Amino acid sequence: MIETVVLGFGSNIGNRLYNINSAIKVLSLNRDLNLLSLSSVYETEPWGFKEQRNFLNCAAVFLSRLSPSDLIKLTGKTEKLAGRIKRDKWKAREIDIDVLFYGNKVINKRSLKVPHPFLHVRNFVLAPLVEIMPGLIHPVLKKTILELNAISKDTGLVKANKKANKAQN
Ligand code: PH2
Ligand code: MG
Ligand code: MG
Repeated sequence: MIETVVLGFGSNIGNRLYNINSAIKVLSLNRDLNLLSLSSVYETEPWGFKEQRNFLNCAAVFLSRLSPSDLIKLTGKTEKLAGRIKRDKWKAREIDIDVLFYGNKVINKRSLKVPHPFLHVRNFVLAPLVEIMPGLIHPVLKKTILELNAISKDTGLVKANKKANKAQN
């Protein structure tokens, strides 16, 4: 089964850009994933638990031959390879890889919920998505990414990280 999958990346401990780039590299070298599109890197205010360092966030689109459960196993393994240590929910992390969309499938398992249940209320997810797939229609909310971004009530600041993007281009 071939699907386009959209992954979100975040880091706010250590060398944040290195952590994100390592994770993307590991995934793009996997034979069952092909990187199609990568957003800029954004410096973002922490969402949820505020008393922590700013995050770097970005999003990527891959062509995937992995089942949803194999994809979630691979992203978990990749987080470990890129240095993630287990901590509380919504606290600081070396690297977080979230499955945002899996084609236009709707999955509601405990181990995997897609579309990601919070993506439409988080500017740090919406901003990179606006850049690479503004017209994608959310299969549950039936609105495009652009529309979701326009109605988002999140006040979290999100700005393109110049240094990170210069290094990448
Ligand atoms: N991830 C979280 C919680 N809060 N805030 C920002 N800005 N970026 C994140 O990636 C992030 C967060 C839980 O996964
Ligand atoms: Mg997350
Ligand atoms: Mg996660």
